[in-house]
Amino acid sequence: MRTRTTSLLALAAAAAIALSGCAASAAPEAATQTAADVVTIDDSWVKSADSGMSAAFGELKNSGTEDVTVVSAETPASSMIELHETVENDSGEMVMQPKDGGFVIPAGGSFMLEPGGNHIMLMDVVTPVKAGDTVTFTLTFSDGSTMDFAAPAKDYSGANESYEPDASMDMGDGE
Ligand SMILES: [Cu+2]
Repeated sequence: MRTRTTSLLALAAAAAIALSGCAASAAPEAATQTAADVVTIDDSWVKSADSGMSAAFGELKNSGTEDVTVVSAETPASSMIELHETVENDSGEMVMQPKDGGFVIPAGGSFMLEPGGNHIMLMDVVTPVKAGDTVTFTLTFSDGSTMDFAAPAKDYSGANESYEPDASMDMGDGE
């Protein structure tokens, strides 16, 4: 039994190697570019905050030939981060909520992060962010690649939309 199991595993491994080798040689050049290779951010900045919530902004640009998706973000400044959009709720108020599916940056286009719109939400600032500080962020894309960027902190009185995390749940869960 042991011998048979081993040889089956060896066969499976050989098949896997053959498949991956084949895929690598057949893949077009462009497919070897990760999202991180083609995405940049312009005019990044983060709103200063001593604690609680804050947000980061900028213009994400995609120089590639395929849409790319930001699925998550991290920063040492906040213990938790969400990707937010700002929408009008049933009462006509502008509220923010997690953006379903992440931030999609169109091929050859850009995706704006700005007060009153989409933003990277720092849910719980753990280290005070003062004007003039530089805060680092790491974005993770749907292909698993990551991109770091630095954002200078500025004092800003806007971007105080209320947070309605339940709003997205009203849209129903297909799963
Ligand atoms: Cu937000």
